[in-house]
Formats: sequence, C-alpha cells, structure tokens
Amino acid sequence: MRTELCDLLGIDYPVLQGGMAWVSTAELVAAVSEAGGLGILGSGNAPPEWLEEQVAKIRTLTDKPFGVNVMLMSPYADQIMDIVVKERIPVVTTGAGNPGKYVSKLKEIGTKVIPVVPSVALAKRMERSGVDAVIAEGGESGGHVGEQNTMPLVPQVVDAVSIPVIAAGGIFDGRGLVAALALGAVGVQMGTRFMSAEECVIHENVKKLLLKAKDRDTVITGRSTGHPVRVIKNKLAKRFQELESLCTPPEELEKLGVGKLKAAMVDGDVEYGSVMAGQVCGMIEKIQPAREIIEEIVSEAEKIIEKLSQGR
Ligand code: TUI
Repeated sequence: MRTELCDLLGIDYPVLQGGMAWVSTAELVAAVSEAGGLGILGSGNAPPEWLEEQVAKIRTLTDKPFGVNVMLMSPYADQIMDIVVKERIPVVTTGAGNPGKYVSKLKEIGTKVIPVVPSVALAKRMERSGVDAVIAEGGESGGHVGEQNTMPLVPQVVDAVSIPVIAAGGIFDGRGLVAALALGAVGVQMGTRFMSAEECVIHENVKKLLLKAKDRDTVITGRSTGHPVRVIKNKLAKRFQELESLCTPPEELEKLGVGKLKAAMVDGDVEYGSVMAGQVCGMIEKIQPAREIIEEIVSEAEKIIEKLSQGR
C-alpha cells in the first residue's frame, strides 16, 4: 500500500505516528520508523537539550526517516527549531499554532514541513508559505483540538489546496485508513493507537486505563481558556468542568493544568493528571508491538479496498 506520501517522506506505508509530548519518545519513534511508518518525536514543552539527547538516541536505533513535532506554544519553540535545523531532521510537523516564520529556513536545509491545520483557512495560508503537506486534524483527536471534525474537515481541505493532505483525528485501524483515502487524503496520522504500542514508554496505569476505556470516556476541557484539550474523564477533568461552569478566569484554569500531562504519562497519576487521548481510545484492546500495529492496519485496509472494488 503506497501513496505519494511514501515517496515524499521515504517511508513504506502512509502511516504517521502523531508526535505526543511525554508519550512519543525515542523508543516509539524508532520502532514506528523501523516498521515502515514515520515515527515522530513529541517535543511538547521540553527544553532543547532534551531534544538533542532524544535525536541522538533515535539515530542509534534506526537509519530510517523520522520526524520531530514542534509544539508552537512551547516557550522553547525557537530553540527547538534551531536544533531541528542543526540536526537536519528529515521531517517536522507542528501543532498548536502557525509555523509560517520557520518554513523558509527548514526548506533551505531540505526538511519536509508538515503543519497540523484545524481549518481550511490555515491550510491555504500554509500552502502559500511553501509547506510540503498538511495534516488536517479533526477534534476527535486527543490533546489540543480544533473545532472541526475529521469527516467534514479533510475533504474541505483537500478541495482547497493542491499539496498532499494527511488525515488525523479518530483514525484507529484499516477502516479509518481507507476512509481517509476515500476523503482524498494521501495517508493518516494516528496518535492514540500508538499509545498502545509495547515500545511506548507511558506509565502502566495509563495503558491500563486505555484498555478499559469506552467510546464516551473522553471530554474536551479548557474551551474557555482558548486552549481546548481532549482528555480521558477523571477527577482533574471534572474539577476543570466545575471551574469552567463557575466562569473561573482562564489564567487560574491554565495554572491548574501545569505539569499535569507529565503527572499522568510519566508518574501514572490517572486521577489528577491530564490523560490526553482521542475518541478512538474505546477501541484499544491490546498492547502490541508498533510493527504489528502498522502491519494490521495496512493488511486490513488492503482487504477492505479489495472487497469494495469487487462490489461486495
Ligand atoms: O498540537 C496538537 N496537540 C497537542 S499539543 C499538546 S501540549 C499542550 N498541553 C497543554 C495545553 C495545550 C497543549 C497536546 N496536544 N495537535 C495539533 C493541533 N494543532 N491541533 C490543533 C492545532 C492548531 C490550532 C490552531 C494548529 C494551528 C492553529 O492555528 C492558530 C493560528 O495561529 O492560526
């Protein structure tokens, strides 16, 4: 199963692993890239030294292409981009903002630039700034979310730009991959599915929670702060909702969120930590190697395409 995305990025399958702070570290990134997808390191709010160390580790584990996700709200975003340039990272994805000011420098050194866009307007702006592709991510995804959902967003972005479009948000298996291709995307990005990978270093408590999760177990909090995030419902999410219903000032709510993603993913505090995950968490049934995840998705997609083409 090859699409133009495979040629653009030098990968075997049109499957990107979403860059997730505290979740997609060197081990997972290398495993996904070794299996023929594109592993993407989640730099979140990490300092530049952390990135250098992780990039060095990835390079000891794989020679395959990989990416770094730059979270543009990070106080270190400029320094992280400097390291990306210095290390000549093959692919950069961005989230939570407009990466326009970095594009020309990245293109100069041959890095492929692929921003996440939550709207047609930003997709068009990004195309004009010279990026290689966009990831149209719907609000079914985990973490920081836009307002549009994947099913209406992807075809509208596909119609609005001439560069390749990757679909994200709510994609879990071969059915999601085929649906994304049907909407005009050249591939998919999946985050939550890869949280169930053996190589994903998140705390056991989070993996157990994901295995138990059902379809209605996530909620979006933080709309009133301008930074809405989808998380698994727990005591922290409930507290957030209560405070938001009392019109608590955004600064106070922001304070409540500080350090909570690490508390969940690294320390395993699944009650008072921020367990960011997408709506597909209800489909997680097992922990398995990243290679098996990718092979399952691709073979399921191929079977579906064959079945559809035979009118069955
Ligand atoms: O970035 C993500 N997901 C994330 S980042 C993150 S770290 C975080 N921690 C606490 C609070 C907030 C974030 C956790 N999950 N996904 C990609 C994504 N980007 N989704 C939505 C957007 C986005 C939103 C607005 C991209 C661009 C944008 O542009 C606004 C503008 O400047 O035009």
